[in-house]
Amino acid sequence: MGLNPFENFPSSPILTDLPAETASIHRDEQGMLRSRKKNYIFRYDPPTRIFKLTMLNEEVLSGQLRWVDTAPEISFNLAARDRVFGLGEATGQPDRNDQSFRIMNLDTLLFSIPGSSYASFPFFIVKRQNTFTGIFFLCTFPLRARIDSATDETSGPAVRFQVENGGEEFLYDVFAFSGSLARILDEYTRLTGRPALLPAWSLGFHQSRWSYKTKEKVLEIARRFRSADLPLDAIHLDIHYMDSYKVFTFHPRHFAAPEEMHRTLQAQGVRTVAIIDPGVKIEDGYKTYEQGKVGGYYCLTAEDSAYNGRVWPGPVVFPDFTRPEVRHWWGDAHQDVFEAGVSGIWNDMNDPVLWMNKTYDPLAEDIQHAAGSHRRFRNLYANFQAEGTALGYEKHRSAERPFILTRSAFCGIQKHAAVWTGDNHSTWEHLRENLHMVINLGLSGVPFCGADVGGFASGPGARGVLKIFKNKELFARWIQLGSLMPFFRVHTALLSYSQEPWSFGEEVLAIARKHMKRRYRLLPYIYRLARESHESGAPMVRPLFYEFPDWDHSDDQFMLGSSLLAAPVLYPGQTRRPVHLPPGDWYEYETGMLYSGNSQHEFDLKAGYYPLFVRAGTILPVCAAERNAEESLKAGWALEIYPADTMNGFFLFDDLKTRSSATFSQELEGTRLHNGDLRLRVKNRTKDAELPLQERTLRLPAMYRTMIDKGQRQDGESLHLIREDRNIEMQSFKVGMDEAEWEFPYTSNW
Ligand code: MIG
Repeated sequence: MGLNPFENFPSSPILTDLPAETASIHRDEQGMLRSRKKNYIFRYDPPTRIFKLTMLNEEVLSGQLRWVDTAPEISFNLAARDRVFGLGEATGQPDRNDQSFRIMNLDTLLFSIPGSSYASFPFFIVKRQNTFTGIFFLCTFPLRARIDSATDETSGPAVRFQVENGGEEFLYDVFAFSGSLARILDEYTRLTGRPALLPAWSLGFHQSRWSYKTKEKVLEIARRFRSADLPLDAIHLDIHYMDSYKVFTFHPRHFAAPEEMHRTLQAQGVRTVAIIDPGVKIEDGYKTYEQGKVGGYYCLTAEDSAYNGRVWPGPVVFPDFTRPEVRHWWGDAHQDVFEAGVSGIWNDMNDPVLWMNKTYDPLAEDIQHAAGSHRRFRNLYANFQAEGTALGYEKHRSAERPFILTRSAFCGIQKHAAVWTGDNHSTWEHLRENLHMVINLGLSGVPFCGADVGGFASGPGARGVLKIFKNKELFARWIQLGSLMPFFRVHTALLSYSQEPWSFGEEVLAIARKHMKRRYRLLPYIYRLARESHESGAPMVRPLFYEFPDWDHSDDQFMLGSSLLAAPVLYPGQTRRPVHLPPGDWYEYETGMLYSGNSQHEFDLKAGYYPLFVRAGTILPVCAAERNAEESLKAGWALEIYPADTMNGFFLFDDLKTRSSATFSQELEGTRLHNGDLRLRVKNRTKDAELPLQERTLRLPAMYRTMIDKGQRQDGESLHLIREDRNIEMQSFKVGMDEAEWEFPYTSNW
């Protein structure tokens, strides 16, 4: 069996920017293979098949490559109390210890296949006390993964991957990263691709169901959002919008004249995201099918005829996205949906599902790719498809930032697509999974992700699409959690009750409105985070130990960026919950009350409330909640100042939607003097964008009643933020966009 660990995987969908020193390999005096990559040294001893990954000066993990019953197995040693994170959206508890997974893209049939997920991420992070190591095992074959906690300091292999190579020669590479989590993700996404730059609208609220079956229904949903005073950016079009489930078509009656529907929606500030599955219906005269047939673009059998499967349209063929010309063709084929007015593309069934309503082993199917076996390329199918879709945007929407949503994925998907976690259930367990999956996807280089808010199905198995019982409390709590997740979409199954924010009565509607609007008010902060993810691979939603490596209370609390800490409600009937605040001071968001960190506090959980904190020292940009994200971000901005001895914040603006948008940014810095006075100044800025804003307001706690600006004293305006659903009093000051320095004297007798 051939083995060359240093042969780099020859494909675009995974690796982008290989570090310059990659893979120089030599044999040393003892006959050991050695390679020194950018930030680690790899030593491999062929006779013993033991290798060591040594970070510059500091040994991190050692491992072994051996054959178990002819299947290659690679393992990494852990120490006692090490915790393993990452591995994408694999289910289970927040950490991966003591679990088994199969790393192969698979339709989990409503989460009914233990250890399986829709997406494959052989990248994990070992947390050893307050230090971190990231390991990327680059091998696209399906893997069996087993993580055993080490029982003592010296116990043996603990993260184990068994390669299901089916006798084929297999290639792999191992990349190791160390340092802070920020640094690990920075380097990992430099290698596998930076997360796509998102259009602002994709960060707003998305409403979906399987399916809104007519355009009248879609328009009615949009109208209802507006009349109920709910912000909304996009409605998702599930499979019924198509003509007989043929991709790139619209149903001739139910969705006749889709351009008109889109014009009406546009006037209401609403976009659509259309589902596109990979299976192409076999039907003579159907344009897409005929084009692919003429081009010979489909996956083949061993006998070189097109492989046939059966999914929603009935008998189908599958484009072979491993071929560049097929990706270009597929991208081009989006012209019709783009011209109809669709904004976002939603890729489902791209694991791919080859047969519906039939038990089968995808690896045993007679399906081949031009680039190699299905076994080797299955895990990459969705990435290649997403690349094709991205080419479609480049061609037909060249100025625009794409929004592509995918169910299946492999490492590197973040370059092109956001990931949603597939068919979950309306249960409290899956509400908690939502949080854990998003955290682990973020730690796997996929910052923009989310789960079906409210839950998709009623349980595992085919009958899960039947969802009869409404759970108001669950929906209300899930909207609260979802409103702080990177991708925020409500979606539900075919035969379920309606799951729009008003479907659960007035009380739940009011709660949904409160949290959806809060999401929009926080968009300047969230938008900036998305931009930072694009630049550095940093997750948007983070475990607490991302910011506070010594702090371990991360299973039921999380951070959105480095300034907001949320303690969501994850159990039914909960009336109180503890919050473990990390070091520093923390302001509760709704009351403005100050809590000291490094301690535990108890909070009452009224309906519609969960504890949310702003880290002291934050200058938080917020806006007004308008109908959609762009309108909100172009309305008035305020900077809320949460005092500490030092404060900083970042103000960022661009055109919100084009690829080449110029940006306007300012970094603000502040200090609190001994007497309590605050001093705030603009530290540096770049200014190449046109700003739609003439002025902004600064908001400060009520004891800062005056501001000194260029030697002039100005009185603030007292502001009670009840309209923002907050019982908090602040002082507000209008300032232009250029002022560079402000002082706020402390008033003790306010
Ligand atoms: O066989 O398009 O995960 O979100 O609503 C089911 C119908 C196909 C699975 C997706 C789900 C979507 C559904 N799809």
